Amino acid sequence: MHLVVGLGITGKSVLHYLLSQGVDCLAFDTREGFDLTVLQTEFPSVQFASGQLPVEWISQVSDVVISPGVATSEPWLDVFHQAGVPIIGDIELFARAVGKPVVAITGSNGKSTVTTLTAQVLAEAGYRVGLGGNIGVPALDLLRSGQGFDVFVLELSSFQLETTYSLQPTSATVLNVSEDHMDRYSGLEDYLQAKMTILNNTQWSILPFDLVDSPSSEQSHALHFGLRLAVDGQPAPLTDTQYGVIDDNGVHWLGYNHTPLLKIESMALKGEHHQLNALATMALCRPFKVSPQNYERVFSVFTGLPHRTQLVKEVDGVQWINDSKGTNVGATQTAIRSFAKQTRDSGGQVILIAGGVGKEADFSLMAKDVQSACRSVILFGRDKDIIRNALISKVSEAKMHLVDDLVQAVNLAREKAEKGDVVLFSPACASFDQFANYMERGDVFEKLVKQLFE
Ligand code: UMA
Ligand code: ADP
Repeated sequence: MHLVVGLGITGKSVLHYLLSQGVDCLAFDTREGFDLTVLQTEFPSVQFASGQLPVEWISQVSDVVISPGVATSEPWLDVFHQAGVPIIGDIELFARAVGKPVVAITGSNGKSTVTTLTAQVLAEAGYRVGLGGNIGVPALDLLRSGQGFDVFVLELSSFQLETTYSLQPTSATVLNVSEDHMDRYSGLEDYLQAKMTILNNTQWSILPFDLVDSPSSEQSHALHFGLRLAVDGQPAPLTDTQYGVIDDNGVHWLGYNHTPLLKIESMALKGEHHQLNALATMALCRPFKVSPQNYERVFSVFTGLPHRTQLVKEVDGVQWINDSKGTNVGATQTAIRSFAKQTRDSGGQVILIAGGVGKEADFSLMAKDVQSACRSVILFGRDKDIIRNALISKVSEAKMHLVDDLVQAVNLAREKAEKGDVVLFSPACASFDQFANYMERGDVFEKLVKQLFE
């Protein structure tokens, strides 16, 4: 008997999958008073419980399948750890069943973007691509859909990787690592270790120049990517395993070795982190048949995913940007830096709106960027005081404004904004103190901005 824990979209996909395989299931959600009626109708053969795990279930359980939002360290799971009952996640079930090439992507920032780009490039090259994972489509639903995919491209979170053991990707990457989810990990090293397991059994491992790892098996190929490669302080040419910038008589390309693949000028998105995401995409596609034309067709029209540094409106020389998916310090730093230059050139500054649930992050890491690029910082949400206190050592007090909610934040931003400024909504926090998720939060921001100028 399998115990399915967590009854969000992952838990439901697990139930559908296991039942289709003829496996008996019990299902449990730790939320007290969670309404089970809809699920009971959808899965009449399954016994459900919420709040407390029924004691009489414990001896019946042969395997536990937990959702990524549930930590394996929760004390009520001890009884299963002690009895040696395997505790796995949905990606482990997927890995055991898939039988087709998988491209796997993790990292602190850029995951959804690189996952989407890789899927688009492979589709452009003629592959039938299943796209899913942490990006929002549970991986097991892809198997269940009955479509004949040639390759799966999966975004994987550190939470999902913690309970995955059998995945053997064709290519896999850890895009970058900066602090996130410190409420679930004991430190950055612990979080990095969870992410690096994505490379354990991959044929092609892909890492940025500054993240070093030894290949886990003799068969695995190690590729690296980055914008600046220096050996002994000197710019170095790229080798066959290095993806970076190739200068062809003043024309800059992205590619590897002496193989240019994509002219930077042809990319619709400008800025360094977009180029890094493109390089990672190319390295991930190395084991597949992809032509330079395939890259150009995708990158020349890709203008980014919703809620990631998207222009909402430009009024009176002020740009209003929705970066609601900026849910950690690293993402917000990237966003500030990419608008710092633009505002400098147009004689303006950045007005940052941030705040929400801080996940025990070290906000002082972004203080320097805030002080140098921002005219004002408007903080809202549950952890606004924590963020203010972390910034105060480097950011002048006069720049910082604390408000209750996003409505007040947007109104204040309008008062502060001057011609040439960018109002950047990049919260550096999770959203669940005031919103259902980052998408709802971004939608609210966009609606408020549009209302301001009606
Ligand atoms: N639950 C418990 N106990 C807990 C926590 C959660 O019982 O301690 C229950 C909740 O009550 C709820 C269910 O578990 O019923 C929700 O499960 P979940 O939190 O694992 O979320 P899912 O709806 O299954 O969505 C998950 C991912 N969520 C998390 O990792 C928190 C989604 O990523 C992912 O898109 C989806 O699986 C499909 O793979 C979201 C996310 O925020 C976008 N991810 C984090 C991030 O990107 O930073 C990691
Ligand atoms: P994730 O899925 O890892 O959260 P997304 O692709 O959704 O990443 O992008 C989230 C935010 O992270 C973007 O809005 C942008 O501010 C930032 N970002 C995107 N790519 C990178 C990168 N390569 N390095 C650093 N930050 C990035």
